[in-house]
Amino acid sequence: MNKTVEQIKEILETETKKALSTCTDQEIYLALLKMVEKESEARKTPVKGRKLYYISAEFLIGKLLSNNLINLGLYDPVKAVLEAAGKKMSDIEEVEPEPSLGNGGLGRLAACFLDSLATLNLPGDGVGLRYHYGLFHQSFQGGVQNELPDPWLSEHSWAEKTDTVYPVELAGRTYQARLYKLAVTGYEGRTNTLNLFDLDTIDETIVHDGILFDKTKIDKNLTLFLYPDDSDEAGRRLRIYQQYLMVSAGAQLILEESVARGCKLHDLADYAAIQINDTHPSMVIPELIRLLAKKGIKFKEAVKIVTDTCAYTNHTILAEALEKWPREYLDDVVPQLMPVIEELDQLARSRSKDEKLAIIDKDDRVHMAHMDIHFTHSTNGVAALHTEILKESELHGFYELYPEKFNNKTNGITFRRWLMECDPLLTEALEKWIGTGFKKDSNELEKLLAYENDEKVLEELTRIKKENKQALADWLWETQKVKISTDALYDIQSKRLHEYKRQQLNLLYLIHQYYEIKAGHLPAAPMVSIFGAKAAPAYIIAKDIIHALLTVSKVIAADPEVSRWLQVVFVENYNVTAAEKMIPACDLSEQISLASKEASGTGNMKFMLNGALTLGTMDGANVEISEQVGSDNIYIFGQTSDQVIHRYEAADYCAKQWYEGDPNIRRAVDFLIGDEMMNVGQKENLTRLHHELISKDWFQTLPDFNAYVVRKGQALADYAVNPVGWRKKCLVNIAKAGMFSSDRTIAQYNEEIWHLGK
Ligand code: 26V
Repeated sequence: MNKTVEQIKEILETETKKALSTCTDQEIYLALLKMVEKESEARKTPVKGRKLYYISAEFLIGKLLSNNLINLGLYDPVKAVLEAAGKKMSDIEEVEPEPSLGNGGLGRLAACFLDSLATLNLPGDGVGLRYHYGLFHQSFQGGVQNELPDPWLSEHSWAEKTDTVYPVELAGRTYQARLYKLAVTGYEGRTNTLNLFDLDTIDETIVHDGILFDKTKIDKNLTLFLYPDDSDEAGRRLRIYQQYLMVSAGAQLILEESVARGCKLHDLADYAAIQINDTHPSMVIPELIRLLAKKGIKFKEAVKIVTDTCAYTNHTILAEALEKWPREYLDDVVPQLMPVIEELDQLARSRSKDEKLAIIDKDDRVHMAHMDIHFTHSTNGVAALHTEILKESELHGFYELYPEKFNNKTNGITFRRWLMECDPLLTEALEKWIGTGFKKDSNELEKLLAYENDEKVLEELTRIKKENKQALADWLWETQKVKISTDALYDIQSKRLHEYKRQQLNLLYLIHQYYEIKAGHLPAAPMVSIFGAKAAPAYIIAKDIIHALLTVSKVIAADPEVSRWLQVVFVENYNVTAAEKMIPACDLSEQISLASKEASGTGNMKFMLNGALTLGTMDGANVEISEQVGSDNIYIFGQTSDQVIHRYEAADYCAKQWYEGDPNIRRAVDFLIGDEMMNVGQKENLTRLHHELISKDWFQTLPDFNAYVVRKGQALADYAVNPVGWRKKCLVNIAKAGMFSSDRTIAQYNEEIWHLGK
């Protein structure tokens, strides 16, 4: 039964022991937190049959208060109670620190999956680490990224300390992994648990000069940061420490819970399904085998049990992101696992003579993904194109050996956070037009298509977008003292800064536009170009791209002739909270990775759902978005993945030829080292980026440049010349976003891989 306004008022006033109107925002926040905890506790139900453990080094959960209130059906009455007491929900939300326990898409996907599991009433818990500091806090100083720790833990936080500890042996010493439990509420569904492990001995005082710390003091630093910098050896070794703490404590928890539910270990797969989220948790395979063997199960049977229990998701084809640990590291940190890994390597070699499929290679590196594919029953990619590339090229040898293991699960996003919470205006309008069914059955969004030619509906969509732009503009003014026009097309590229995502292509476009405007070739409409992106602290070229964007932004802002038509804004510290403000305000969503490189993307889905049109390459889930909306409702450009793959195979790409052969490209690239930029920016960074683009350009920015400029110009023209037509396209995008609900994704995982009990 949902609580009434009066009941909520009473609960909060009993908790705070005061009239609400006299409480501070902090007091109200804490009282709400307690109320949510109690309410979610009541929705925990015993598990029958198979239960999922989604094990992941990242859970980018974002702020939880509003999300939990929505899921528990308490948001509207709480808002009413607060308003009656003269308080604003948005002020209370501000009190909560964001847990940024992930880098980007992979971690946010894990958070969306937890939401959908609980919403679909499926028993599925998360297993991860309780980092004291999530991803660093980014600020810009002197045009460069500065990194600071981003604390989220306070005395009262969502993750509750338990008395449960598990011993974990690391480099011959035993550590005690303490379990913290965070309630995961489902929308009108059950409550599951996110299990996070930590050590009691972590010492936050060892952090100095930004995010530096002594990487060797394991007892003090193990869970201090979301896996830290792996640019040096100590950082890489620390990652292994973290990963093993997570999987060993996780495996002990899984076995303990399963046994408590009647499991006899031989039948573990009937009680537990373990989803390995990328290779970070892969050591769970040998660890479980080791633990089962200790309990008397023979190696061969243990391998079978673990294979039947575990499944693996691949999230990237980028070779540099696939973990291959030097054997020496594992020998030092987890010597107890090496005999198991060696036996697994032998077993793998007995199944295939192909050296490329071995677990331990000739250079003594341990290929975590290979172990996953051999010793789990399912390997999935995260979008149709990505899975095809895995099968046909990257993992082709494995696909020939185990065709039955390969499957696709196109990613999804939770509509509770990425529509209901972040875009209440659109949600309310949708309720009015098509009812509330879309919240649990995302395909019902298609009902919106009936309004494609309804002027009133289209006008209201325009009005909502305008209000959301105003809200973003206000927020940018409050937080960064940046003023942006709301009478412009909002073009947004927000995601991690990585060369393959090609923020540098957008950068070259901005320079091109600068020249065009200066030459009197005015665009069809003014545009605000917005970026949000963090670069890994040791990723030099990524930081150079940030610097170049910040510098271009300054050059343009200082030129009134250009800035009337074009503004460039870089949002500081892009995180889930910022995304929730940016996405609803967007007109044009930039999804411009080099085809074949973006496994899926999930930002693309969030923008679409909030009525933005995609400007993108045929990469990742863009391909499926394009199929859903049809070519008239998306702006596709650039090389196809086949062309890209062939170009890599032929190794015949020469950036310099493109640069020398095209005056527009040359003009844009050379601007980086011209006077306008040098006067404002740093010579070292700009020169390095310029050199990178003409001498390497590994992600083939230049061949896609002209097509990108043309397509973006087309989008701007459509927006300006045919606003009704534009809004219709937006409507189709919203209506066709149903397949990108993580509820659909999770239902497929369950039907095809997990087969969970209820
Ligand atoms: C990590 C790294 C780290 C070392 C430097 C290069 C590099 C390149 C890529 C990555 C990504 C690792 C895995 C990952 O986060 N994949 C993302 O997963 C999302 C959820 O499935 C998906 O939507 C994104 O397309 C994919 O990049």
